[in-house]
Amino acid sequence: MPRTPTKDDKFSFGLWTVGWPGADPFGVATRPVLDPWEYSDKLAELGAWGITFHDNDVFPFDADDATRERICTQLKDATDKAGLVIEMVTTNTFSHPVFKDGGLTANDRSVRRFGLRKVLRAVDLAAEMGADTFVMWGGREGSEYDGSKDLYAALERYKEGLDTVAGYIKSKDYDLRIALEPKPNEPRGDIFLPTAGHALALIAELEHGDIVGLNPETGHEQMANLNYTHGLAQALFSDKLFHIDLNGQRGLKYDQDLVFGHGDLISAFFTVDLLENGFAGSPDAPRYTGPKHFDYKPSRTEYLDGVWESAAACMSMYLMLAEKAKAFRADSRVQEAMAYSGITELARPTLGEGESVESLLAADEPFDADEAGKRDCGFVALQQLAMEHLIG
Ligand code: GLT
Ligand code: MN
Ligand code: MN
Repeated sequence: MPRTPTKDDKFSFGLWTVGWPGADPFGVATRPVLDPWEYSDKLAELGAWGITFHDNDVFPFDADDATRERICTQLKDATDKAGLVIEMVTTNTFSHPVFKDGGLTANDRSVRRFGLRKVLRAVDLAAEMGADTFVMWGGREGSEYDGSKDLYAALERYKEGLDTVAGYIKSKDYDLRIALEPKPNEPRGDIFLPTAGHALALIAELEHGDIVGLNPETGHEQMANLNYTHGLAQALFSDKLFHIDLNGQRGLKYDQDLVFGHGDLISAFFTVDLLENGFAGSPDAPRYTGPKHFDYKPSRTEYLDGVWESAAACMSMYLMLAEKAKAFRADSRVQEAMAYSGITELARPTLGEGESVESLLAADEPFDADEAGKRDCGFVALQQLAMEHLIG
């Protein structure tokens, strides 16, 4: 039995996750929609540390200022009372028909101006709620038809939008950072910033990129047939891992948003190993210390009991994997196998300290390529030890 989560575990959930009533393109909702504070109260009871939400998870798209204020105050009071942190707030720029061609990259300039105002208002809300991360998932920023967009202009407008939001955060002195969430497709045929790498490349072009990083989601990288743990590593390498969305995905199909670990379990093990234990041979490398945020959907087959079961399952999967990843690293057989595989040797620079390229070229060091080619890397044995820890 995994232990019960505590606030120290820093688990958080989007209100849209447990709050998804099960409506999909083929069928109506299978569960009732509760009030936002009913979800947060229940999450606190299960051991969560924080919650996150979109503006319109909490108040309707067309809510007037008074309604907006009243509902947000009620939610903030409830989370304070439950001892929950509102760690991230984001904007919905994907549900309303006005955003069918995007919020920041719609061809229609009036839509972009409206979208940007909506995002900026949500930034104010995030600051008011005490969040320190503002996620931007551009699910509708993209196209179905390549001929429907000036792709260069779309990236220019994305950049303009992000710099406007980041500049606004700075001008207001908010303690907030933006985390871009990549996804390859769905709902658009192709979404801009399809992977962590694409998003990092755009961030490098920004004027205010210092407060813009990533919020990679397990399933989104896997939908692109990519390795989530590698994506996290690349974000850490650039010091840009600002937030994470953990969930499960089985192969190349629609975005499944399964419980964390209910997709590719081996990949989930190494994700947790990286998050909990850091890089094997690089103790001084950046580490992720932010919330362990779950962005999953309780399957449509479940009613309310199943919703809470699945939320608890996300946390307990993480805790079980964390325990196993710790034991894996502490196992002396694993340490020997890692040494045999030369894992820590990779952290040693290839050139000597102060060594020039000329000296490398001129180096007369004995090396037998054929012999080196016969080296047994031992990676399979190491992987099998990981599997022993995982399922043994
Ligand atoms: C939407 C999406 C998620 C994003 C959310 C943030 S909304 O549910 O599928 O991956 O994280 O906007
Ligand atoms: Mn998803
Ligand atoms: Mn997500």
